[in-house]
Amino acid sequence: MKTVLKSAFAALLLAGLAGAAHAGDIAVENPWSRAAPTGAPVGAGYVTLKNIGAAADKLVSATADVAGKVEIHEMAMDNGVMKMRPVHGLEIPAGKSVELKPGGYHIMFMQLKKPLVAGEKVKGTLTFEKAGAVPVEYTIKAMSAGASSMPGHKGH
Ligand SMILES: [Cu+2]
Repeated sequence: MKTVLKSAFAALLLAGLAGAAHAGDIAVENPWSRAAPTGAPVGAGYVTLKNIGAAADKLVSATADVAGKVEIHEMAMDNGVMKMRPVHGLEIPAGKSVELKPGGYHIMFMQLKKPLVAGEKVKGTLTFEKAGAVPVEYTIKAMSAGASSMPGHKGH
């Protein structure tokens, strides 16, 4: 009897912890960044945003402790050249995931205040129209991480 009560309590505790991993209906999964040397002006953050709710939400802004300015960018082909441009709001459809990854959408860390060192973390927030500000911690990976999947991505 005692054991049953204990495991019921543990289940409740686990449910509570799982709930803390996301704010509102947006789950922030696998945030990562890539190492950038001293003097690099910019870096990029990647993350999978999963909308577990019944209504669409929108990523509208972001912050990062290493950057003076943060923008949401997308990579797109323009006359055969891969270019990136700021997007004003990235829609996360209900029940869907949107993956920010090299060669696609990314969080652009601008005016870098310090180098991005592999193994360290970038702390910041992602702000959604409905879910509000969600804390995020990007794990910085070695500079070569994901490089092969983003030919022509210049300036990062
Ligand atoms: Cu960019």
